[in-house]
Amino acid sequence: MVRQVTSTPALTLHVLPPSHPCMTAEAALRHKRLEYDKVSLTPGPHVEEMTRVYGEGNTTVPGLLVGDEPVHGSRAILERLEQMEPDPPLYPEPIADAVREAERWGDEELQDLGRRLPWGALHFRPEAMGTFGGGGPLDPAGTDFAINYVRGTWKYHGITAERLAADLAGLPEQIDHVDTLIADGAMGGGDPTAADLQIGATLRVLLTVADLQPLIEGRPVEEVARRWFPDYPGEIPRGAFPAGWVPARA
Ligand SMILES: N[C@@H](CCC(=O)N[C@@H](CS)C(=O)NCC(=O)O)C(=O)O
Repeated sequence: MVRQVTSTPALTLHVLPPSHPCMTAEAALRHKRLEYDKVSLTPGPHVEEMTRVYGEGNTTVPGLLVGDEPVHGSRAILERLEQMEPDPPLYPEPIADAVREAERWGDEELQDLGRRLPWGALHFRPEAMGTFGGGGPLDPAGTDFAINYVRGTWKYHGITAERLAADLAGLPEQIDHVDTLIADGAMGGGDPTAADLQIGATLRVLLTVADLQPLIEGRPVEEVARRWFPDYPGEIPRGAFPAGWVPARA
């Protein structure tokens, strides 16, 4: 990659590899053709390192160091990149306000589903956790590890069967909303906006859950997710969620 503006400070992106907001930040860096270093952290120890670099309470990824300046969180990172390198724009006029609102919705409303639904499904198919590392399904010993690990994620993300069923029941409406954002032009154009990168990353993760594919496939939302995020490992086989939990497509 070639840094276009010679005065751009050194950029260091801190990530956890499977994280979708990290995919958002990295896609923005690439789209703006900025040179950057990527530091892939280890889940667990990442808390201490993120706190050291980004300050107390800023334990989540992504974070971006712009020279010595810490910028924490996917939305703050995209805003900072736009300021640093306005072209190509992620918040193009005259739709900048609509893009910001769609991006906010994608972060505050949709993004958590990219955690709760895959971790939720993995409870029922723990051997599939191996596919997220690029391998095949786990062997029995690996599956024992995955069962424990997934239990921890349910606790951490506040997942319960009741919440999962409610998330699934509300999903068609969320996906319809994304199609509306595309139809209204806040995303889905030839160049990605911040909304494409924020929302597309979550949808790409949801496509790893085969039970959810019928809700997404063949729609403009699928095209956006796969266009900006063509490669993302992971496949949780169909039939993971209990019968009747996944609603029919509206
Ligand atoms: N809304 C924030 C959320 C970031 C977030 O929760 N990232 C997750 C990974 S997807 C994380 O850091 N998880 C580890 C943790 O919570 O310590 C953003 O977009 O930056």
